[in-house]
Amino acid sequence: MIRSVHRRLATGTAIGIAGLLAAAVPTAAATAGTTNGAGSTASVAAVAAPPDISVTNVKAHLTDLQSIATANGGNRAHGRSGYKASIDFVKAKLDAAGFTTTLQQFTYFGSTGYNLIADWPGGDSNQVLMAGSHLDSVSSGPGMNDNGSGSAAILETALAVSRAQFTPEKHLRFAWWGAEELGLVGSKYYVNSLSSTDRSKVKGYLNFDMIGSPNPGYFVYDDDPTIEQTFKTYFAGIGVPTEIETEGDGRSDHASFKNVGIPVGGLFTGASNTKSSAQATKWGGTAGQAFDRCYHSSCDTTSNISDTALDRNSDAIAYAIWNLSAGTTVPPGGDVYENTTDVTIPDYGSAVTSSVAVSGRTGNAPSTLQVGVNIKHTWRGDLVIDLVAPDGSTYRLKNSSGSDSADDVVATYTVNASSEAANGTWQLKVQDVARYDTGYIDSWKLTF
Ligand code: DTR
Ligand code: ZN
Ligand code: ZN
Repeated sequence: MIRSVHRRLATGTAIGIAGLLAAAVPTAAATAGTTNGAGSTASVAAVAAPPDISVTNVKAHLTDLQSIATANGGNRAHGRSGYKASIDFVKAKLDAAGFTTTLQQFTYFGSTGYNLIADWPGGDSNQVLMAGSHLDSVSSGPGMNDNGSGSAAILETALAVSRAQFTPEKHLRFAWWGAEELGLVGSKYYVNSLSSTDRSKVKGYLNFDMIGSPNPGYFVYDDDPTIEQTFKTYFAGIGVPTEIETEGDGRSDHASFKNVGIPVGGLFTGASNTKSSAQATKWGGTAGQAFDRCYHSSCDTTSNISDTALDRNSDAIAYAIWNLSAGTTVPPGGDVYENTTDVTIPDYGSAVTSSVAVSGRTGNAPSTLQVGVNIKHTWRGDLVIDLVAPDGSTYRLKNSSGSDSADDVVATYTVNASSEAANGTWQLKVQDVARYDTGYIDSWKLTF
């Protein structure tokens, strides 16, 4: 049964954090990408091409932070001169790049701590996307991987935003936290300092703590599904498998935001846990050895970095910021076409479809067509999901992923459907490409 829901009565309604894919390429042709168990591959494209983040530039920031540590007793810890010098270094670069910076002071264990908040002017102040890293090290070393890597990567991404004069719909805010090593002190102080109104404006927080480990794994936080899928889509696009981050629930600054209900996500390359044989086969590196043997040690220097991991994660950060800061506000009068009929998805079987009829519109669909999907299904990694336009063009929304064991797909995807006539029958096409898990399409909708 095809149902269409009439013109949305409310004026523009901000949907939570944007769905991941923006402009899926309208082709069934397989191109470079990830291959799942069923051998299907897919291609995806970002909503607006994020810039390549130069790992040379990121490493130059790390070299500067290393020099700061060397000149300040060998560390950049809370309450030490090396931390304040680090904050001043990052702030100066952001001020020069046109950011509005704020140094937020707090006291912990009798020492003054600092958070650096950098707002990129513009965007909807009621929809803030944040990216953050802790800038402090432990007192036993310079903290290049932990967490110069995250700090330098988001610094370079912020500078890339400035160079591009990027103008996303959401407002971008970057943050460098103090005293994370003492218990997420700086980020907790920041979140607690926000009014409930200002907290509600933060639509997502992306955390980057240890993203250059010398024996790296590629871990994606398993928190907000849209943010998680955004990172997974990036890594699938470069053919790098990922795993769900399991070492740190609550062990970094994203916990401060998650604890007050803000959607969070992030990336991690591993700390003191040991890389397994299966992981070494998947990612390279050394099985039976810690992801970072210098975790919290004096040897966490600039030579304790995997350039490949740092490069990949820096580019993933830019991909996520460019994609998740795209518009998700339904324009005033946005029209919703929805089908709420349940459709069973056969286990390891042929694809099923659910349709909506669009009529009475003029011209083509928008470049930011919102596709809201609600699928109940155990082990959602079994599922491949496509949008099929009235003329049969296929837009990949979600690839299968053998490691994604979480349940259900509840997400909003943004598709560039501007080459498609708006009127006609649109279909959601879903296939279960692996055995033993079952489910159904609960509902889906198009918002023009
Ligand atoms: N708490 C971080 C290191 C850390 C350990 N597990 C995770 C998981 C996710 C992010 C970070 C971490 C620190 O020592 O700074
Ligand atoms: Zn640490
Ligand atoms: Zn850390």
